[in-house]
Amino acid sequence: STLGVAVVGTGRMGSDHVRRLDEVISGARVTAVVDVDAERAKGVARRLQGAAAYTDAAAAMAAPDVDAVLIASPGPAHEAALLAAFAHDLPVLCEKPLTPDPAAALRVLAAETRLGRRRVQVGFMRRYDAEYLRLKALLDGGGLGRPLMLHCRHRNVATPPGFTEQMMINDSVVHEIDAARWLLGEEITAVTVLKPRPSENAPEGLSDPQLVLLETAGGAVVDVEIFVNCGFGYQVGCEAVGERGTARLGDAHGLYVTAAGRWGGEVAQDYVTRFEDAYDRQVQRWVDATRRGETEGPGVWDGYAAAAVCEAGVRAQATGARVAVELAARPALYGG
Ligand code: ISE
Repeated sequence: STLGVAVVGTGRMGSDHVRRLDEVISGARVTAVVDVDAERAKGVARRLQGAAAYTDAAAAMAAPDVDAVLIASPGPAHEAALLAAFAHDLPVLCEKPLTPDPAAALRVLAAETRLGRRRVQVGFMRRYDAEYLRLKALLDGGGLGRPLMLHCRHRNVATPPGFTEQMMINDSVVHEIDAARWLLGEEITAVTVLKPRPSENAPEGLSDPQLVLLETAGGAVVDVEIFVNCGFGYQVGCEAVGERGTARLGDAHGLYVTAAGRWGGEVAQDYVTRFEDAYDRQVQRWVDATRRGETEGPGVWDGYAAAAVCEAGVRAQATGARVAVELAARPALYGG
């Protein structure tokens, strides 16, 4: 039967997910739209057939036609929404970050552990991107030999108002943190942040770009250029260096054009476009698994581990020091 989904939060990602569930995804439909801004929720719900508008996530979850929850509210609102979903025994797709800090993530992990089964897929969409999937398969198949380093770059055109320096780690580099853990199959143990002279385009109070160095338990090293006001486009790239070869993704995304004596392509301008296919695959996989009564993909443990690395990263960013990551023991629910 069709999965009735409550979408919590109708900002950039929330409204894109509503459109996706409505137009792209099969087997699901939006039955509830939640936003703290009542008019906004009503405006989105009105464009859908049979969707009700709510200002309170828990009230939406109590509705009989809600079978699952997609949380796309700002990070600080995730914990309460996740715990409410658990209380209503509803499966969840939760946008990243799972929670803004590891303490909150641990509370969510404890609550899920009490349920005794996985309930949450975390929205680390890189894991559903075709290029990342191919790199993961190559590494897992041993095609590059043992991986030694990852060189990552993550560039945004500009930051929205209110974007803080900590958000460069918590909202942006968190993607590379998850991707590195996933690609290498290892936990990250330490973080160092270097700051070159800032770009003149960086807003007040934001030292942009930065170079983030991650060390893993097995001795691999990952460098991440994070440049959130680069001005020219949205670029995400990753080069894996192994003992027997290298592989690089993200260079030429989209169309390669030769015309009028020139060759070239275009640079995507935002993540909604660059990762459109990944978001589609992520949500479809969530809907399919949920309808089978299963949960797969990145889970609460991955959200927690990423938050723990981010916490160390924010400290490294503020102090200039190399900061070790403190990680709780992996629970049995996640193979510990
Ligand atoms: C944003 O929240 C995202 O998740 C994007 O993928 C990332 O590129 C951007 O830097 C973040 O602010």
